[in-house]
Amino acid sequence: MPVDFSGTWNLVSNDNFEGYMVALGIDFATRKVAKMLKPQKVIKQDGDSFYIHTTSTFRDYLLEFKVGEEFDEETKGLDNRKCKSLVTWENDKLVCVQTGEKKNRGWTHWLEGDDLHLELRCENQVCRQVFKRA
Ligand code: VLP
Repeated sequence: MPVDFSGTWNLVSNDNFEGYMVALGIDFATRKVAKMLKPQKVIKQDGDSFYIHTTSTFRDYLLEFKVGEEFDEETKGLDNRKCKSLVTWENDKLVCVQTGEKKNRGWTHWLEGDDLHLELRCENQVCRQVFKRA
């Protein structure tokens, strides 16, 4: 059975989100609000087609893509940059490389037990998030 990330997921831990936001150049006031959030992810997966909606009381972010097909990403409401993004499978991990102004930018999703993990990378910063099913 291929891995299926579909579901509604609530953030339960968020390690070094501050460092990740600083690396993205998010201003102090926005970081103060953002680090209090407990975002929810709604993921719809149909084979290699993904819909990932990250929502919060402050802002939300929708990403839709097909694994293996590069796309133009504009991180509206986040750091508002443009990048070329490509998501691939590395075994059962979903790995995104976001090529643009920021070096070493990307993220990885995987399932571990009942939990959804997300590693967010930018420059020399790594943020580790864990989500549980809602
Ligand atoms: C910006 C950085 C907080 C902080 C300010 C706004 C959206 C993988 C991928 C799919 C992400 C999430 C990126 C979060 C970066 C916040 C608003 C928080 C709620 O997820 O699931 O896009 O890239």
